Amino acid sequence: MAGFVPFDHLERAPSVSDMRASLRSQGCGASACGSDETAGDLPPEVWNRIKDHPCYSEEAHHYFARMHVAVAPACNIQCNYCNRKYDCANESRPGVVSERLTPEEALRKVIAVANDVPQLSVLGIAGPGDACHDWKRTRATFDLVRAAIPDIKLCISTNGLALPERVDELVEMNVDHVTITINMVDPEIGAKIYPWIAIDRRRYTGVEASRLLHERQMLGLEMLIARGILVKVNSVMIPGINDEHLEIVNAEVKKRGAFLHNIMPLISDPAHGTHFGLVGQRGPTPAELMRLQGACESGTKLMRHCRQCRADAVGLLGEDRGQEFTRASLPATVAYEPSKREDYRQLVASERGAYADAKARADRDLDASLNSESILVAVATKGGGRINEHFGHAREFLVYEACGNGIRFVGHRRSSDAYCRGGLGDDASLEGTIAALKGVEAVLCAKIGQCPRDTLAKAGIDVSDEWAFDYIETAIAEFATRRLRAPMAAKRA
Ligand code: CLF
Ligand code: SF4
Repeated sequence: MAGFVPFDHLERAPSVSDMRASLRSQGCGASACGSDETAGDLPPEVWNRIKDHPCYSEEAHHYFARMHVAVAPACNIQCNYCNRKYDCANESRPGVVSERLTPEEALRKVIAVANDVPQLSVLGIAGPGDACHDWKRTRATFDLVRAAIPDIKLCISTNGLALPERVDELVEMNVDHVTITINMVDPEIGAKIYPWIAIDRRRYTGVEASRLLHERQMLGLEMLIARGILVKVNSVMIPGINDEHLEIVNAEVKKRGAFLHNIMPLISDPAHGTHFGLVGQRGPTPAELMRLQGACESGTKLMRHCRQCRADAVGLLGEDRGQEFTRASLPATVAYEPSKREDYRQLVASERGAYADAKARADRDLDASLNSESILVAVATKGGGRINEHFGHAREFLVYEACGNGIRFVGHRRSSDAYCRGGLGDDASLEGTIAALKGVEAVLCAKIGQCPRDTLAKAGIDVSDEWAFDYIETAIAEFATRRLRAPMAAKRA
């Protein structure tokens, strides 16, 4: 999915009715990652803290956007998957370079985005560098932003080494969401991931470095939980190094009260100049990642909708509007206008009810007598929980697993490019999409031409636009019921 950009067709600022029309036409609903729990599943105080956070709530990521500001470039450790020239791979996609901002520039950017992207709910600092280590810049940025936009959620991602000494201030600043990257609880394994760490200007290497890092990560996690802060743990899955070990990490962070565990695939490329890239360390395949996630199912709740976004990402997860808000494009002064975000929140509050009803309907409609065989169905969506993206425009597909027991989001698949470019189909990108959809039985989208439909059919993937603009879950329930009852009956011409 290229991302949900509800108001991009408007040249003027959107009114509430524009927003309503836009949400309706593009769909407004649900999808998948972070905690998949909804209002009824969690204590109200927890639900209230995650319901607008696109990373902590699977449901929220259909409605709400995050933005990152790259203000804290200094780091106190070295990860073998990182080249800081290309951002912090603990949270962000490596291989891209973000514009470093001063806290004052960051403030102007956040206000400009808040005025233009009413879905904005969270400001995160997610590299390059470590937010807790480069604390002065982190703190200055958050202080400026919360004074200007008090209701924005503040979120940081850290390697955890300097976390224990920041906990009091995080609490005082009302930072409610912290991500710690924890790749190991065994320093012997850590030594293969971290060549060195630095504490108080002293450098440590080998197993000792990883032991110190591990101790501080666990201490920081426990301190945050004791102070009531929600903690997400990120782990980079590195085949042959920590892949099997991550089940233990999952259990250990669960024991200490982590809210979510986000297992991310290593992205490794010699062009990024990282140690792992240069020695040819591979990342996991989607199947390997799914297997590990399945093995961790009974532990800490998993986040499956992470997009490993850029350290200067702006927008809904899966879309990146960062290039619309470069430093050069920012006005010299900009005042915050709260009305658009407030109106949008009211709108979402009402849309959420409709979406919850649709999901309940999907559960009811799914025939429990179907056999336990499951199928993977991909959907093309721009957000809002609806099938509202043309196949040719989709760069990303959300993947759901459906069987008689229910429907669950299992991840996303990305293609390097959309099929349709300037109105013409591109066969090379279609090959990439087919490869990305390996194992997927069918794609549901808003529209598709005969040519790509035939090519996909030859590759064994059905595509249907029969459920255009329907909610994802209700469409999949209907499709899966047909398919799992009588496989051939579901085939459309
Ligand atoms: Fe940013 Fe991270 Fe906060 Fe989200 S991202 S600091 S928790 S606001 Fe989200 Fe992006 Fe994945 Fe991060 S999808 S990379 S998990
Ligand atoms: Fe790079 Fe982030 Fe690791 Fe620091 S913590 S070395 S910036 S990946």
